[in-house]
Amino acid sequence: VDPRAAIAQTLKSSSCVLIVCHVGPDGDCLGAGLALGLALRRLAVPTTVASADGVPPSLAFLPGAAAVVTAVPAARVDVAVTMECSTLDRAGALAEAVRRARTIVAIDHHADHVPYAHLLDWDLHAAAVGEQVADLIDGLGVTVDRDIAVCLLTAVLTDTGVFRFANTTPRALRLAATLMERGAAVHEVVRLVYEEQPPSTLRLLGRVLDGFTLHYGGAVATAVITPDMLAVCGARPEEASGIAAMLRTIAGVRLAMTFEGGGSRVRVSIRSRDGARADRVARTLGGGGHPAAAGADVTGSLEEAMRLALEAAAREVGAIPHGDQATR
Ligand SMILES: [Mn+2]
Repeated sequence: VDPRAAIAQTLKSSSCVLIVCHVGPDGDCLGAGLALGLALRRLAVPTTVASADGVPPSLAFLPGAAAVVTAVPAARVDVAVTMECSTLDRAGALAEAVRRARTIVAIDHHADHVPYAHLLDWDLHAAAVGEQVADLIDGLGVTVDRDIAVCLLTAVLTDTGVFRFANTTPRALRLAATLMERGAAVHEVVRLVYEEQPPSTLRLLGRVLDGFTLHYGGAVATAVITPDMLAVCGARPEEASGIAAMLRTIAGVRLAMTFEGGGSRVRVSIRSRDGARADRVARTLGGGGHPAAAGADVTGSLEEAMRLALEAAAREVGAIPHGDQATR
């Protein structure tokens, strides 16, 4: 049975749907979640879109974003749909509401998905879950209007880095073309997501990039983001989210990492290319993600987090022998 058809049937006949984004929501989970919400409302299915961490300012333009809730009443929902939550923990404070649902649907494209849902649409070849939701909306028989198109295009553009990452496929480009025919525009979404930044974001970028370090013959780049830097620039922690991707643009760098925090908890963002695996490094640190983009929250000091991450990074770029390569 095609899971997407079964999911469409379940959603159509549902009395109440709760769509849940992952913690630290991005353009894919919010765009895909809001698109599905708009489509279900067109079918008169009562639907709530929820995100434990709310909506970041750069995604507040998404149609329906103003109605996103951060918590839901204790009442049992009929169907809960998680948007790229590889484990239920990724739903954050909303995990309990999902657990209470009569039917749990999971839509994910992460390799590290641990099945927990009654119905699972797991597509490792999708550049964004927005691609899966586009198919699902098609299966629901809803015609994509401009609002839905803007949401889905945002999902595809943000997860492919505006068609720059290795996950950019003909399928992603074809979907984007279709969405443009429905009234969404690539340049408008790019401007709204990436080119309306507060000055503090660029001040922070400048300060952090000024102090990056290269390791292992230039194959690994790291930078530290301290609470002091954020304070001096007047920046919020989430404004540091693009810096690891920026480090990856240095010639020769295959793995880039930023370490954010002071105190006893360090947020590690990892970006990679040319065969180095960000998700493997992240898993060593207790986190997860995609081959090219991953992250972890490490309990411990900054020094300890950096030591562990650099050790794992060395294996990825071949600076020391790979644990399981000796047997191959
Ligand atoms: Mn995604």
